[in-house]
Amino acid sequence: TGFDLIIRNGTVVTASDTMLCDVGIRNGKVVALADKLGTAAREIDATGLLIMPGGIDSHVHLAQPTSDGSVMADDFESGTRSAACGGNTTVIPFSLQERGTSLLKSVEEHHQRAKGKCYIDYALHAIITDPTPQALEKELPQVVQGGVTSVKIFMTYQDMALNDAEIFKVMEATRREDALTMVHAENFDAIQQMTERLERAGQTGPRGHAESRPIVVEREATHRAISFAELVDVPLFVVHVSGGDVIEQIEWAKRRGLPIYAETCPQYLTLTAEDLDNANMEGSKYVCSPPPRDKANQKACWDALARDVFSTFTSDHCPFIYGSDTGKKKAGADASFKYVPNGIPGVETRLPILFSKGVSEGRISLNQFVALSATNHAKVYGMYPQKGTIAIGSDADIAIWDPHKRVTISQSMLNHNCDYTPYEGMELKGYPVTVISNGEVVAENGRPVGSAGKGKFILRGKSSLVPSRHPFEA
Ligand code: DUC
Ligand code: ZN
Ligand code: ZN
Ligand code: ZN
Repeated sequence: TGFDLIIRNGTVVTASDTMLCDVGIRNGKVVALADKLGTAAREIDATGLLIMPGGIDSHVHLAQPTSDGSVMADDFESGTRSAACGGNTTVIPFSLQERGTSLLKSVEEHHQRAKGKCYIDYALHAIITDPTPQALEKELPQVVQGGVTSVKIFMTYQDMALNDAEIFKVMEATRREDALTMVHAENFDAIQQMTERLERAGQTGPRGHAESRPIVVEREATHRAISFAELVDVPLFVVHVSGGDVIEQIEWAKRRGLPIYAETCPQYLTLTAEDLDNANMEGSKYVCSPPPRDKANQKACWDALARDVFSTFTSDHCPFIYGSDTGKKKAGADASFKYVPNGIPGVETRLPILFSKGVSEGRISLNQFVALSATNHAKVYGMYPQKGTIAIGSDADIAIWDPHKRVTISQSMLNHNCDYTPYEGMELKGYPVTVISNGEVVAENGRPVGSAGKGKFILRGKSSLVPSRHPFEA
């Protein structure tokens, strides 16, 4: 009756509780939580350390195809390796349906890109860019049946933006299939007009990216998406919220009793538009959408995290290599900002940044950290309690943290395939020291242990945000 692994003498932290006890693991599951457990094949002494659910990063982009000649720096192997080293045990990347192609096939192709390459478990979201009757009526039910129970839509980008009618139709379909709708809320036409104006003024450096999409662009689209969700009667998840005016929209909706939820990301807590403000292309290292705003908006995001306005905290890891002609400088070293691929790396630094700036500096509690880093992701995306907590019967996905460990972020310590980090030089207090996926150590002191391939696909159920309806209410 021994265990495969016992983690001894640590402080177990969940979204609701903090307790001193041992954790007993057998066959990849947590099977005992008690004082002084018996014997195990392997033991880890966690004296003075925190034992938390492994992080779930429910917004990452790995090996996602693009339509502009750029190439994402991380595939499923390097992306999950980097994730594991940063304290994560599950990621949810996006499969992308490109216009004119099959939704179902796009999901199947992304499965193939992931298969056998992952260090940790993964699930998938589906991006819909071509909401044909075939996609919504024939394929979406199969996609959902296959455990891909969330759909992201875009309100911007040339090859991705849906018009209002299409947004409405996707919401009707997700309502029918009990899937969760996620939205990238920025007004495409407004961005285009602003971009043309900046080009006429010769302001085409990376800073122009932020100037072309000020927060009103995001606020308007967020309000519109909320309004459609209200009309169609579906819950809505607003991704990568960047600042106060958008948070106001989310809280306005919540006050009205609407099922509107949102996430924010490290870049909106720590970067500003000034980081894009470089005469040379260095500023392109911070080009992501929505763009980082200013100090006041950083504070608005922190305050909203502290009062539980955001359900989750994600990286939006979307890496492009700076020194590559398929990366940030793909259109040349002085090309207009509009040719710079949008996205920054961050899957490995997400949790250390939230822990250090959030918990260590007293902005959020340890239990909030667990909710924002893991538990709420599992609930929102239909994986709870298999994932997202430490409880009897849950997968043994655990990150052991040293809350006192001091680390200065540098590109040289990271395990992604990107060639820079936007957080270079940031000083942190608190870092994951041992990361366990399904009962096996996958990372230690920021380095991978073992090899890729054991991570498996998680077939997700219905989101906790999607209501159960009586048949007569359909
Ligand atoms: N939206 C994302 O969610 N990720 C990267 C780029 C983008 O626009
Ligand atoms: Zn987006
Ligand atoms: Zn994203
Ligand atoms: Zn009812």
